[in-house]
Amino acid sequence: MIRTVATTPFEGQKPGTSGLRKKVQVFQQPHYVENFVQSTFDSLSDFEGETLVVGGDGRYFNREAIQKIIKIAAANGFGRIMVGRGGILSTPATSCVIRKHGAFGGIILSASHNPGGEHGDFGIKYNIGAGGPAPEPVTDAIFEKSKTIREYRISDAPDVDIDTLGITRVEDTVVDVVDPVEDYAELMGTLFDFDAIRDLFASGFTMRFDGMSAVTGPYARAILEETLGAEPGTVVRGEPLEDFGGHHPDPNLVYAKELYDLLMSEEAPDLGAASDGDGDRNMIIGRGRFVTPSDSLALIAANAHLAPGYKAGIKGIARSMPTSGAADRVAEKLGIKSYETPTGWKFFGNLLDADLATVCGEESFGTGSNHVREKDGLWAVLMWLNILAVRRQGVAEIVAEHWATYGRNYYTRHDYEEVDSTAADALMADLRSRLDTLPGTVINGLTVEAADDFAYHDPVDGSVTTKQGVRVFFEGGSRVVYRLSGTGTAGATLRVYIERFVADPARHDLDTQDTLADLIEISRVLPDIAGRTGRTAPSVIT
Ligand code: G16
Repeated sequence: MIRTVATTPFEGQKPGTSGLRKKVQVFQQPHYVENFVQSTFDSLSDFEGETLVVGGDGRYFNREAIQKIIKIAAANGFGRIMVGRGGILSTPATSCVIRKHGAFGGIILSASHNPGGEHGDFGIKYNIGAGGPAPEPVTDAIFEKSKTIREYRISDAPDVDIDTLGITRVEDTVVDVVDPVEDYAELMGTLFDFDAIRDLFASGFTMRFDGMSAVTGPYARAILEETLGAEPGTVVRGEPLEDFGGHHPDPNLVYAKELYDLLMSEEAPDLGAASDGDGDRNMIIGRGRFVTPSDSLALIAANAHLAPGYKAGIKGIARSMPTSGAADRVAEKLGIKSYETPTGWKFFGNLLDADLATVCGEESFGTGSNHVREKDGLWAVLMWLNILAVRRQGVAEIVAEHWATYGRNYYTRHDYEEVDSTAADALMADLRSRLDTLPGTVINGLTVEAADDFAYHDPVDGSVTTKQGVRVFFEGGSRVVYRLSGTGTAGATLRVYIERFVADPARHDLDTQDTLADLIEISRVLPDIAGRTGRTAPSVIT
């Protein structure tokens, strides 16, 4: 039976950079999930009888949330609900399933790279029929509905067995429990030269893939080990756990340090890679060489034609504003356009749909292409494997050749996590108020050339998104960018992005932090980070 339940609005159900992310306890409050899901459906129309895809990264509360969503979606008239077995569907796999099956949309349960478990984070994100994260007008509409919601509709049917493949019914709605890997693996097989990668592994190429006890493990095992012949044991921490084994499922130099250390050691395999909580991020490390996400995007763009799915070449490259300019140099050489968007994968959707960009990437360990509408961790790893299989050179060699051709963008991100929100807002406001007076100022010997607050003019739908981060440009092509994270759940996270371009190949093998030391110092004194936040050093450096 379908029940209509009276409710009252919760404050703060505003989707951030990537959906609604809060502590698990917040989502566990009675009616909290129900309100947000009903608000989502209330902001959509014409989905009667349509298909909804539902899955998550397996974190704590995933299963409970999925049962609620199935019952609310059935009560709201969806015709079919596709659920990943065990409630598992990586973010890129969800995008793939939505697109392949012509679904109306999908709901992804994840807080991505944020920690899981009972005291960790949880998240809900709505994706549209094109397969990508809902654009701002949709998320704004959801937020508006959440402020006035008075009731939600829910079926009182018993829980669905989501661990067995096959079809059941809730009210008039078909619930189809699907293999979470199958469609995704099939798509990867159409994009990459699996035979060449099989030959690479057969020739003794070694790899470690760290699943970080998150969602990608089953995908990586099926594709790398079972399909491509990587040695069993190549995938470590391959079981999705509700608390990610107590780790932070964020593939970067801090949280995947063990992998980094291995790749820098005598025992290093040829390639190290890791993915995050929901499988959309990736980290690539060659033996003795870490590849920054910004460089990885540029390298992938420059070599994509080596993979069958991209052999006709790429149409354009898109990167988020804080991502280094390395990819722009590739675009210039290829004679294609490069686009600079605000942080948030949702901003790539229009460019991909309009076929203006083929490859996209972000400094936050995200890379992807027009094959789905999310960034895709395993896709990036397979792209690298394809490139390595064709070029038969090591990662370090390929990177060095790339820098020799295009120059090197030294790049680092300094995060000040969980700082006081009021102090962080005041810091940004102060920077914004000084934009006009900064140009011409000399700080620690470097002259500010220009400063602005990034605004994006979407070339497809004409929409304008303002206040996306303060950029300070220095003479000689260096840059410092400031913005506040839109994905944190406690206090504010100030992100500071620091970049310097070096053309001279003789200076391509220097230490990043050393090479950027003067800019790093400036990045701290310019907005008086210590005075305003009490922090004398960042909490995370990547
Ligand atoms: C999300 C977004 C990305 C963004 C990242 C960091 O990734 O999809 O586009 O770059 O957050 O955002 P922020 O700097 O605002 O914290 P994910 O992997 O968390 O879904």
